[in-house]
Amino acid sequence: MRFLHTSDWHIGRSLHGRKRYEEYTAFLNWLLEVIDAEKVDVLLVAGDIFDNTSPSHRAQHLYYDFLGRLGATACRHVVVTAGNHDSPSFLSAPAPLLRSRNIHVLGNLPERVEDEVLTLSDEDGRPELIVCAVPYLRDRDIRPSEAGESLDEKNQKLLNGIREHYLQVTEAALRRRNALCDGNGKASVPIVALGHLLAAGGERVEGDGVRELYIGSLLRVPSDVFPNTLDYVALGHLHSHQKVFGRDDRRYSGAPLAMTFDEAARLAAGQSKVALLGEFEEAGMVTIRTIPVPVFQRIETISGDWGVIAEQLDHLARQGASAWLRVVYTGEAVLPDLREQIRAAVADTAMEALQIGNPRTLAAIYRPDDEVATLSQLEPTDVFVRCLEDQNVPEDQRAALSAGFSEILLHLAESDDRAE
Ligand SMILES: [Mn+2]
Repeated sequence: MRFLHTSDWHIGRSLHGRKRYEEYTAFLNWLLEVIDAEKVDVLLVAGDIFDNTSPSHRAQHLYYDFLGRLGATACRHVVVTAGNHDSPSFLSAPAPLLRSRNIHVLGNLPERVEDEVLTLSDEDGRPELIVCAVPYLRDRDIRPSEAGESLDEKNQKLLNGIREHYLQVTEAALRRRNALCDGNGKASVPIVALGHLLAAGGERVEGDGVRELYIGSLLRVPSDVFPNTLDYVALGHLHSHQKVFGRDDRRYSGAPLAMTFDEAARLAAGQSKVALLGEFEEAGMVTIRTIPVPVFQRIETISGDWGVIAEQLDHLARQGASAWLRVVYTGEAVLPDLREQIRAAVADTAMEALQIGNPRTLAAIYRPDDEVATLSQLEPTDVFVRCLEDQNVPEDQRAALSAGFSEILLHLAESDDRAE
């Protein structure tokens, strides 16, 4: 049997205010083609389907249109789990209807761990895969909160909760498998688990658009959380494809689109976004092939003094490039009308200047030795730390203030989601 592992679609995402629906349409069309061409039996989507908790009507249309058109392919089963960006209840609401089309959606953590375990069958009705469809485990799902706990205590409890959950769900899957095989000597059915979390050793890169999971926490999940009996673990949350724990069968698929200008620059330098095609030859033996996702939108960064910028804009315009641009001015002279000049240069072209960085006008936040050229290259927490330093806030107060600030950011992100 063949499965396709993907995650972190973030449908509805913008790049500096520019909605990316055309790219999502192209991506989902491409995904259908791959599923068809590669004869994929099972599609696994490990969280962050949507970019926020109340997606726009257009984002929802793209998702349901895709699920509808999957019915015309050979793909028999779809498993979708919620990520930290998704609303569990929003994602789960149509689950009863979708189940009748073999589309299994787990937004909320079900009450019984058995309900997270899916047995998927081939065209003859023989079980071919068992899936532990574990959604993003929210703080409240796994950890009874108590006042006065230290950060370390909180993290330890979270980790214990996650570990315990994967242990239980794996045991439920094993019971399911034993009941299926019933000692008849048939090759046993492989078990796959999904997860939306930060694995130990998982690499974050600058500007990858990944939002922190738990307040003030850098909780990293170690390899032994996933029992060895799991034949494959399909992870979501990190946006670049990677193996974790030094194993071929524990992987992040990464997001299909570059989330930021920094990521787009890395793609231009030869990295690519992928979907992962897995195939079980015999139980326990999985081979994974990476399928590169095409770049559907040219996204470029141009930086230099005005001469360099003007020349590059001219060059791109003559190519007829429909690129989205980040322009970073690094010249010495102060150019108060930089924005207007760039707008004028792209006015009659297919290009759009989405972000214009002019460090000279933001001198207060930048340090002389900084590589940072635009405010958006800094995380809000970085700016906060710089403010603490500027105001000479005593060292012993900084941790608590930063934790409070992170909490406010998280609440703001959640209310933003509701507002969109
Ligand atoms: Mn994500």
